[in-house]
Amino acid sequence: MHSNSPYPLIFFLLLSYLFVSGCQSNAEIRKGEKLAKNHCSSCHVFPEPSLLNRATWDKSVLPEMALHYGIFNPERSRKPEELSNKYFTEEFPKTPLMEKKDWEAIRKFYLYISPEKLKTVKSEPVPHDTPFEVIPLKMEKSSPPSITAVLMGVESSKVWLADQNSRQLMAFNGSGKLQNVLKSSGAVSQIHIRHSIGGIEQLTLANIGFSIKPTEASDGFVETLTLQGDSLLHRAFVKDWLKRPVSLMYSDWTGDGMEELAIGNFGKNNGDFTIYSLKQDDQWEELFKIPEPGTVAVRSHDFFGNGKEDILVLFAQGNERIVLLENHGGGSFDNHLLLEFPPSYGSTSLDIVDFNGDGLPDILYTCGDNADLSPILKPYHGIYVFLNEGGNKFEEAYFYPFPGAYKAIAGDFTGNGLPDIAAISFFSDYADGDQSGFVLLENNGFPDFLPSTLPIGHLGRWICMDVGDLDGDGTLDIVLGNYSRFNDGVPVRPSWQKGPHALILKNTIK
Ligand SMILES: [Ca+2]
Ligand SMILES: [Ca+2]
Ligand SMILES: [Ca+2]
Ligand SMILES: [Ca+2]
Repeated sequence: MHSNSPYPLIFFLLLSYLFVSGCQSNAEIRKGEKLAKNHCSSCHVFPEPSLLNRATWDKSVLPEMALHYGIFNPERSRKPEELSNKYFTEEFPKTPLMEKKDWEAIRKFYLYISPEKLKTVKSEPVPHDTPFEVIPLKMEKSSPPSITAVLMGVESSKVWLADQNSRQLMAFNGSGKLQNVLKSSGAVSQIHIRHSIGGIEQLTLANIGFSIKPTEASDGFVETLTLQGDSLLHRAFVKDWLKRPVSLMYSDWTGDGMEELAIGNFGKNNGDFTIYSLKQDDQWEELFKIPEPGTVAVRSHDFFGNGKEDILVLFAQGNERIVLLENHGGGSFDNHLLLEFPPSYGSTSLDIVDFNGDGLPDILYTCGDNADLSPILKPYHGIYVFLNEGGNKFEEAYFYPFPGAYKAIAGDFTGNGLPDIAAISFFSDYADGDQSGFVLLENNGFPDFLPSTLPIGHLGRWICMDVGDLDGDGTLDIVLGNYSRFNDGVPVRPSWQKGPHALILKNTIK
C-alpha cells in the first residue's frame, strides 16, 4: 500500500542535521518550520518539504509563493514583462505581508529539509494485452490534433470530439467514419448530451474561452446545440462571461422534477462552483454557490441513503480537496471536507464506484497535473482508491503510480462483474519510450488489480477520455482524445501531430 507520510524521511533528515549542524541553524530551521506551518497552511494543506526536490523549491515554487506574500525581491522568477501584466498586478499584494527575514527562515527550512532528488518512479513493464481493438478517428486538413473534449454518444452511436485548432466539433460513427462537422470556438472543455429523444439530440458544451492556460479572463461560456440527425436546428447561450468553466452537470437536486445545472468555473485565483435553477423566463439563476476557484470535477450520488442526490466536488487549484455537498433539498447543502491534498498533487479527476462490494460508494481519484511550477516526475502522482469506511469517512486503500495521471473512469471492461479502471496520463514519463499514456487496471478482487496497456504511445498524447457502450454489444468501449498542440516541457513527437485526433478502443470480449 502506498503511504503519503513523509515523516520518516523528515525525522531522518532532522536527526542528520542535528548532528552535523550547530545550534544556531537548528533554531533557525525550527523557526522556519513553525512559520511555514502557520503561513503555508492558511491557503492549502501544509506542503511537506519532502514533496519536491530542493532545486524545484528553490528555483520555482518558493519564488512564486513569495510573490503571494508581496515579496518581490531578491528571488522572483517571473520576467519583468509578466510582472507588469494587468492580471499579475491584481493577483499579488504590492506591499509585503510578512517580514522578509521570516520569509527567509521559511525558505531555509524548505531548502534544508527537502531531498536532493525525489524517489524514482519506475513503473514495471506493463503487458500489451487489453481486450481492445484500436480504431483511429482522423479528420484530414485539421492538424495538429488539439482535442479538448470527447463524448461517447451511446444512444446515437456517435463519438463527439471538440478540436481547438480547427474550431470544430466533429462526430464520428463507431467504425471511425466522419459523420458531422459543426463550428466551434475557443476550447470546449466538456460535451454533455442532455436529451436524445426521437432523433432530436441536445448537446450542452462548456467552453473555457480562448486559452487553455490559466488566466483570470471571463471569456468562457456554456451553450446548447439542438440537432435533428446531422442538422443543427438551434444554438443558444446558457451562460456567458464565465471564468473558465471545465465541469458541468445536470440533475434534479431540489427534487421538484426540474433539472438544475451545476457549473465548475475553474478560473485561476478567482472562480466558483455554482448551481443554477431554471426560471420560467428560460433564465438560469444562481441557487447555490461556493465562490472558490479550481473545480475540476463534479459527480452526483446519494451518499446518505435518504433518496436525495448529494454532490462530490473536486477542487484542484492550490487548496486541493474533495468536498461532499450534503443535499437537504430546496437548494440547501452542507459542506463536508472529505479529503485534502497538497498543491503539488495536481488533482485531475474523480469518479464514484463501489470497489469492494460493501454497498458503500468509494472514490476513484487521480492526480498528475504537472504543467505549473514543478514539472518533475512525482512518485505520488497516479491513481488512488479511497474506500468508504462507513459514515462517509474515506481511507486510501489502493495506489497505482501513473505519472501525469489525467483521468480515470471505473467500469467493468472485462465482464467479470467487478469494476476495473481505465486511465490516461498527459504528463507521462515520455523519456521512457514504453509509456503509452493509457492503462487498464483489471480488478481481480479488490485491491488486486492487474495493469495492462496498448502500444498507442506513438499515436497521440491523451488529454481526455470517455467511456460507454458505443456499439451496443453490452461491453464498455473507450474514446481517447489527442492534444499535441503545445509541449509544456514535454518534447512533442511529430507522430502525435500527424496522428489521429482520437482513438476508439473497441471492446472485443464478446
Ligand atoms: Ca430541481
Ligand atoms: Ca465500497
Ligand atoms: Ca471487471
Ligand atoms: Ca461495446
